[in-house]
Amino acid sequence: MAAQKKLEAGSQYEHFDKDGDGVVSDEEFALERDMMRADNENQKEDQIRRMAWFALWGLLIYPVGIVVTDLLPFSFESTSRLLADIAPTYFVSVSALVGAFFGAQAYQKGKTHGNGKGK
Ligand SMILES: [Ca+2]
Repeated sequence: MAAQKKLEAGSQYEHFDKDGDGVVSDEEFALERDMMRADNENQKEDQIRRMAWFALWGLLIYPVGIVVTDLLPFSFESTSRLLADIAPTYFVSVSALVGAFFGAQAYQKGKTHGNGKGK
């Protein structure tokens, strides 16, 4: 049998040894991997949530943008008209995006809560 592997001094993986017995067991390694995955999943969800909020704020602010560009003295006459022309496409695509977000949320909720095992 080969000699037991050691971590180098000051290794970035030292915290893998949760119980501090000097051995990084397969269990501890798996735990660390699961924690990393959960963390990544969490960051991904935060990112998607932020994107959905950004899209919602865009929906709210867009009409205001049309009015503001119409009122600004130095804006071109066509600016507000161009924004208004884009509006239908913009609203439909952003609505689809936000709808997909809430649909996915509802689906995931149903998956984790529906089987009686979730919290
Ligand atoms: Ca250990």
